[in-house]
Amino acid sequence: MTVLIRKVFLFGALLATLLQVASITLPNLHRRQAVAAPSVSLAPGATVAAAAPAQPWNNPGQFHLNKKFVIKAAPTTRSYDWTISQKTIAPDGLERPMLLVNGMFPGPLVEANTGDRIVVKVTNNLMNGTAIHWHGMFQNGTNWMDGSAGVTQCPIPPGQSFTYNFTVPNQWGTYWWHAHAASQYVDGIVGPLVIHSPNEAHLGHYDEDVIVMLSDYYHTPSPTLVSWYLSPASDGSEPVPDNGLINGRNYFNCTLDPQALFPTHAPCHSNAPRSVFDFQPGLRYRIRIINTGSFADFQFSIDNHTLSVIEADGVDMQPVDVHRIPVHVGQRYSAIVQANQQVDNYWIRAQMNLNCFNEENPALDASVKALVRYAGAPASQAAHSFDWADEAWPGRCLDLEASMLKPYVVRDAPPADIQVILDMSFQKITKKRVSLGYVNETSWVPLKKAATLFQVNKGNTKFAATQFIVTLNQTQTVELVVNNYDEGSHPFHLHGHQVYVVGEGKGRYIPGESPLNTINPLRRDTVTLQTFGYTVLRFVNDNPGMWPFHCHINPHLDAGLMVQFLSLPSAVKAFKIPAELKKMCTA
Ligand SMILES: [Cu+2]
Repeated sequence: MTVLIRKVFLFGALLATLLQVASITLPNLHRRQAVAAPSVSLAPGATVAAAAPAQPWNNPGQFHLNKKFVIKAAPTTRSYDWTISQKTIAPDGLERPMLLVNGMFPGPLVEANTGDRIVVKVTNNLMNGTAIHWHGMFQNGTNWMDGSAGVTQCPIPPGQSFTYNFTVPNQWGTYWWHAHAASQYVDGIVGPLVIHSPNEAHLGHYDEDVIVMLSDYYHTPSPTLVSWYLSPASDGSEPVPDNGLINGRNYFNCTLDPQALFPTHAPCHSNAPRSVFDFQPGLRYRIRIINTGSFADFQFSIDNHTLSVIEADGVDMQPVDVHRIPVHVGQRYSAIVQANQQVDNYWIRAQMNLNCFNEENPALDASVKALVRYAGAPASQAAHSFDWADEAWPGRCLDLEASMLKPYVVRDAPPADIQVILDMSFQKITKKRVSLGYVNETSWVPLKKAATLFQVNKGNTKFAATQFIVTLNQTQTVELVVNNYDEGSHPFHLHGHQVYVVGEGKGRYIPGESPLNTINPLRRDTVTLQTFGYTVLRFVNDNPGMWPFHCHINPHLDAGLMVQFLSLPSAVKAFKIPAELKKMCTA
């Protein structure tokens, strides 16, 4: 974002024009189409609540992990067979075309143990190429399985398949997978990824294991939104969501402002069901919260129930009790919740932080809700519970204070061997006067029919001007000083690593003056850069590959807010990358 004005979100006529340039086809926009029930089974581990009406796109709303999954099993291969296709569905009651995996929204769960091999055959039945990224997986020695289009692979061409195949030898916790090609994940190609381990710090401290995916949601397919955002008309203001979803469900008021339904005039079914999570009194629930959205920062809470945070982005934490957890795009938290209240229904709240938006959308109810239903409570779609009294938002978009989150396995940040300074900004310096994201001087544009990893592997280190590559030649500790010269906050995700968060503050980082904490600092893989502030991160450069470091706000990535780390180039040159992967660049 670049401007500090608030104006009503209004771009109907423009959308109609832009629809013609949208890169996914929208054949179902102007006519009603029956949604056929796909012939696929539920995600392994998902259970359907008796009370929750099934949706034809196979979304049970609540998502309990299967307790029969054996965490101490011998290492094995977990195989999945996915087909991605476009389908018109109505997650909140309003029909729109979406991109689905095996006909499901949200997509299927990937579940494995530390030490397992994960094999996912992806068949692309879309009109455009796609690639699947395994958010948070280290991909140590398999960088080419990271699934970043233009970086570690060329997209899987329409009508073709590619099989991702990697191991997870040394990590566990809550992750997710999503398309990492164009803006496809915003249109539905997302799902949870959970890695178990007998070494997890808090195993045995909970009885049930539940996934709660939060996401903002648009009634307009993402190519149209992106075209508008990357035009002078947006003036750098991101499209404001029309709704939000919890595990792919929410209610939408079909009688609301007709502007909200523009330009689709699509059928809208009132009273779409919210997600309902069944609680048994006395049990302890591990709630795995994942922000799978594209723009909005959520404040997550459950009325009357304290959240004991035990994990952030795959790192076990010393438990800390809070009422609300801010969860920015790409981030994950686990919290233990005790079912210790009276038998009743209680609101689960995912409150979008409107302070992070430049504009308003009159159709948006920023208080996204689901329900906790104790056994014996009435089967209502509403609760009478009240929000916590303490303030929901401190104004800006910030993570939980890093000092609150202390990793369970104590590790001090190693001293920095080298320092890399990155300046993030949005600027209107192109001829078209479009606001683009810059890391130092470069605004990223994905390569077409090429991947920077393949280039290095071939021995070619002359990169296109749109590729900002920081080469890290040695196994050593890198200190990343990131200055944010933008009024927006940016959840930055580093592929293939967890980073130590050693410093954060307002203004620019001043060496020697800005305080750092290297004593067991927070470690995670997605860190929010605050408005006009700095963040200092450290990571050990021991994982060869080409690793994106990018803002996970989808429009910001589309605007170019990405840098790539080329880690250990001599090892990358020696990679034996499967020929079928390289072949996709010529398709
Ligand atoms: Cu951003």
